[in-house]
Amino acid sequence: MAGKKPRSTTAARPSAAVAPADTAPSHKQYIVPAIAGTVLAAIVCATVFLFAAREADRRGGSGASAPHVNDTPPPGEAPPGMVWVPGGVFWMGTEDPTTMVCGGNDPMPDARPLHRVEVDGFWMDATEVTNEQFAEFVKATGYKTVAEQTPRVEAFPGAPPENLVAGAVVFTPPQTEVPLDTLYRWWVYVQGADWRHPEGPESDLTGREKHPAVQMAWDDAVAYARWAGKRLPTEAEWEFAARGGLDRQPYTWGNELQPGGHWTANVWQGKFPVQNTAEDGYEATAPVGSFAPNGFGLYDMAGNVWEWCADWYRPDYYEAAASISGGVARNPKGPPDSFDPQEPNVAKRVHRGGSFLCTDQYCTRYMPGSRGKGAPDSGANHLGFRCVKSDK
Ligand SMILES: [Ca+2]
Ligand SMILES: [Ca+2]
Repeated sequence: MAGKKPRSTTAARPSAAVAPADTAPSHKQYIVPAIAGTVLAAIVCATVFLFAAREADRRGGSGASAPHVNDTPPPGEAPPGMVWVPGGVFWMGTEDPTTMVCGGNDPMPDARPLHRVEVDGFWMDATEVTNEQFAEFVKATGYKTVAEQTPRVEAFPGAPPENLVAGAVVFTPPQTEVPLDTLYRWWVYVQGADWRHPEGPESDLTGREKHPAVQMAWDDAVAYARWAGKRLPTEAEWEFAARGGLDRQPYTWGNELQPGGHWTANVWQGKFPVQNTAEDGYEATAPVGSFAPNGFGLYDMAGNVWEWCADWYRPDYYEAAASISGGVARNPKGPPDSFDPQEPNVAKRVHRGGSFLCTDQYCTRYMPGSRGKGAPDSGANHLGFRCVKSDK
C-alpha cells in the first residue's frame, strides 16, 4: 500500500459548504478504502483585512459576562515550559471568513454561532510538544505510537489484508497543478511513516529536535500528557489561549494577515499544493517558537502544526453551547459524542490552529476561531499537540 493513492470516487459530500480543513484524512479511508471528495475553489487574496462589524455585541455581553481577561495573578511559579493563561470570558467562534478579505473560501459554519464562553485560568505549554520532549516520554515508558502499530483487522473490518500495515499519511505534493476538490490528491498513506520518520522510512529527525512532534494520533497525545502530569486542552481553553487576550480578532496577533507585510506564522505561501515558496522561512515544520508569541506568551497558536484538543467534534456543538441558560458557557468540555457529516462513520476529536499547509487559497484554519477535526487513531505529518495543566 505504501505510496499508493486510495481508490477514489466522486461521491458527493452532504454539503460542499462544509469544507475540509487542511487536515489529513483518517487512516480508515486508506485501510478500508471508501473515498469521497469535496470541492473547493482557490481565490486570490490581498493582505489587508477589514473585520466585519460586531453584530454579536448587540446580542449580549455586559458586566461580569462581557468579554474580559481575568486580572488575577498566576497561582505560583510556572511549571517548566508553561505559561499562565489567566482565564476570562470571550466570544468563541468566528464570523463567516468568506465575508473577509483574506478569509478564504470556507464559510466555516461549524464555528458559529459566536457565543460567550468563560474559562478558568490554567497553565499551558508555551510551545507545541517537540520531538526531543516526545523522545523523553518514549524513552521513559517504551510507548509505541499508533502509527507504529500494525492495524488490527478487528478495528478495520473489511480491510484487505495488504492494507493492514503500520504507517501514516504524508503530505505528498502532486507534480502539476490539481483541482482543490479532494484532499486525497496530496495525502498519501505511507508504510513506515511515524513520529520518528515523519515523511516515511527514509526520513528521520536529524536536526529536528526542536521541531514539533508530528504523526501524533490523539491517543498518543493523551498518553504523553498523562505521563507529563498534564492533559490536553479543551477546545474552549485552546481558543481562549490562542486569542491571547484579543477580542474577536481574526488572527492571534490582530486583524491583518501580514502586519507590515511580514508573515507572523508558519503557513503556506505559493500555489497550493504544488508550489511552496516558503516566504515565511519554512517549507514544512519550523522549530517551535520561531515566530513571535501571542499576548499570553504562547507560540505557534497559528500554523506550524495542528494541535489536538480533548473534545469530541460535532459541527452543531456551538448551537448547544450558545443556548445555555444565562448565555455564557462555563468551562465547556465539548459534546458527549462525535458526528462529522463528511465522514459519518468516523468519530473525531477536535484539533486546532492549522499548519504549515494552511493558505488562504484552501484553508484559513490558522484563524483562532476556526475548527479542525480528525479521527483519534490518525496522525499526519502536520499534526501535533501541546498540553495544559489546571492549577488545582
Ligand atoms: Ca511556511
Ligand atoms: Ca500550532
